[in-house]
Amino acid sequence: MSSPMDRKQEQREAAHPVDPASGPLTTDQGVAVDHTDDSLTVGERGPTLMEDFHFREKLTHFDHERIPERVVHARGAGAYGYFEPYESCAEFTRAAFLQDPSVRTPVFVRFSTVQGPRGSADTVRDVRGFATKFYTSEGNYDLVGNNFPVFFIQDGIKFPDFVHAVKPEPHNDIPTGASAHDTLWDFVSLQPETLHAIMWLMSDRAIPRSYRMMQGFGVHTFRFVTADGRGTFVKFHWKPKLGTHSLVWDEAQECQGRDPDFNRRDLWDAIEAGEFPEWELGVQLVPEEDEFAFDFDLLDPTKIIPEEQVPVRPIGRMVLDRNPENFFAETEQVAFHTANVVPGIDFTNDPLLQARNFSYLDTQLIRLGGPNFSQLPVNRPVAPVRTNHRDGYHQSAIHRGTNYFPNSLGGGCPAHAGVDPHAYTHLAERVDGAKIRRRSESFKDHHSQPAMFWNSMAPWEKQHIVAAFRFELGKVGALSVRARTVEQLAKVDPELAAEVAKGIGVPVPSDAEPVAYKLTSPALSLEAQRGPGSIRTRQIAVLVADGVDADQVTGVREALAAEGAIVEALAAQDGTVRGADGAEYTVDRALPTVASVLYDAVLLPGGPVGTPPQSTDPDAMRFVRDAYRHGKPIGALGSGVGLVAALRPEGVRLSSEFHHVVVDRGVVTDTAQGTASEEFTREFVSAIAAHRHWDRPPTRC
Ligand code: HDD
Repeated sequence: MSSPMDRKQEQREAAHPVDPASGPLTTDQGVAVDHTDDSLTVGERGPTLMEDFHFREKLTHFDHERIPERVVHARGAGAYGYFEPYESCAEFTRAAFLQDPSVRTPVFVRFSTVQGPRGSADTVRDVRGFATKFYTSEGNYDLVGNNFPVFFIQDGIKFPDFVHAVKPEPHNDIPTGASAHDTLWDFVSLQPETLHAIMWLMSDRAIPRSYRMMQGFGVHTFRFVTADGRGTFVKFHWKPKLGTHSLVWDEAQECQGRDPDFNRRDLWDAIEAGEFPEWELGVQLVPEEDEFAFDFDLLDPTKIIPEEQVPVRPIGRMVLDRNPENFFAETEQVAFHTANVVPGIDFTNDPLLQARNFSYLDTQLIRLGGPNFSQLPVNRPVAPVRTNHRDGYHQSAIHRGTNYFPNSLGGGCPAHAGVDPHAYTHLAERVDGAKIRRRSESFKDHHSQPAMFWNSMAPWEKQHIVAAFRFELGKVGALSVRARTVEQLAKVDPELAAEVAKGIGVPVPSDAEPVAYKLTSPALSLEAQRGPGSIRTRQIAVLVADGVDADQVTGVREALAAEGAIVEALAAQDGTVRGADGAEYTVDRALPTVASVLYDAVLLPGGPVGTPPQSTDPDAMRFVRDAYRHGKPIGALGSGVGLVAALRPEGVRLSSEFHHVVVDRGVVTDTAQGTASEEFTREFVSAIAAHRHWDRPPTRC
């Protein structure tokens, strides 16, 4: 039998019967069209004729091109790839795709923002969706997660309330792709179960540098089930191979204008360049008998299990290696559903998960116009499908035989799988109790884990969180909402509440009793998630101008490219600049078309002794200033050091004629002329690998 990878490939090939080069343009009926540029009219200036079937078909089809966008997670980007386990997980689960390290399972992943519409910008402050469809040999498994491990509410019946609150305000549809408005914060201030996810939302996790550089979480506690019916609680984690990295808020906002497609372009370009993004799948496993061993409820999706308490065990890796061929057909029409599980993976009674198990199928019915969406190529399982479901909109299968069970006329087919080891059987969990509409007491601590999150942040992360609260609440018109939110924060941490209150003109609550929760979980800090320190695929700008030392530029470029970085030469104009030796040096992009926010680091090569060659260009000066403010690595050589010095950064040490390489808070300088030393290159690479340098003093210019 062919492998799941082969079968998905066969499906993809079969789904492309349209070869535009195989003949002339036709109608939907296959009639060749002689001319598609003018309507059929009476005479050259007369009325258009109803009988112009080509015109009517073309316009009608166009008028129907749109489907409803997703009610949440409307904006996204997707890619295909594969998953392979490191070793058999039979000890915990019988899921076929987690058994054999030699079997690759095809996947499709869609990343998304949540609040904004399809056309909104990528770098907004928001949760990112991280949804994975595994096309396993036992049917499709969807792990529909986010880049936060916790959710805003505990019970799915609150989902419409939460989403209404965060979406643009109903009277004027403002703001787009933003949570800084009254209705969200009104809801937050009245619904403290939101606080833990809100802490994540105010942190830099909500502005990822790249989809390739963010963690993913299944959020809920799920269950693994073994072949002999034994259950284990499980939480899923995706860890990016490139480490987890974020933008800073000022930069994220500028990116929204400079490149609204910043994250989707990054994913697309990396895959096209053969730099395939990779994540490790890890699991936290809790034996059923330990269900009540924690000071929170495992069924509560606003809580994490600290990694220090239950370590994340790596079980496999996922690689994304192919971009979709058609955005609408694949990324837009992909339909995820939390209830798409395979044997060996089961649910828990988490009330948020239970609600999701209803909502996702329901939403696909309206979004994709009927019940046959699993026949779309991106949704089709590689496992054989034999059902008695029939008809409906967009039915593309031609079913043969009977359509009911039991039957004798169809030979009893399709028959029950019975004791087939690949059949799905639900874990026989015993449940019994009275029908009630009441939140469990075990779900009622809303402040301890937000406090743990806060306690675990590095000082720079705390500063960013305070600034984010001030930004968001500062845009809230109702002072009562601002004050009530600060009262909630005071129960998390008095210092946090006081810092936020100061910036938004509301009193610091004096009578709040913060939770006495001093636990930390170091793994929550981005400091702990930086990854292996590689600079692969990092975008480095080299600012060149007439008079630049071209050999110096070429030398550093080659060294950075050898480490996998993408280096671009930027100048005031496209074309070429004339190097100090008189030779032409090719420019990749003109500075007015780009900005520092689109790059990870900047290199300032020198020219002849004296004035830096780039110093007459205001775009170049702005580029360096922004890179400095955003904590980005800056490398400067020879007279290029003068460009950094012109900012007069307070107290940052720069190379002078007495020193060669000087490294200070991500600013790497060397006044020496000519080819860059190995030491300079090494220090610059390590500054880039550290991603950002937060402890920089301000500049005086
Ligand atoms: Fe949801 C989409 C993730 C709670 C109802 N959700 C959606 C997507 C992701 C998530 C990644 C986009 C999938 C794609 O790319 O097509 N949602 C989550 C996570 C949650 C969560 C991690 C909490 C742990 N969602 C949640 C609840 C409900 C929904 C509680 C309803 C009760 N979600 C939906 C939806 C969407 C959706 C309305 C919109 C589009 C879609 O399903 O396909 O059904």
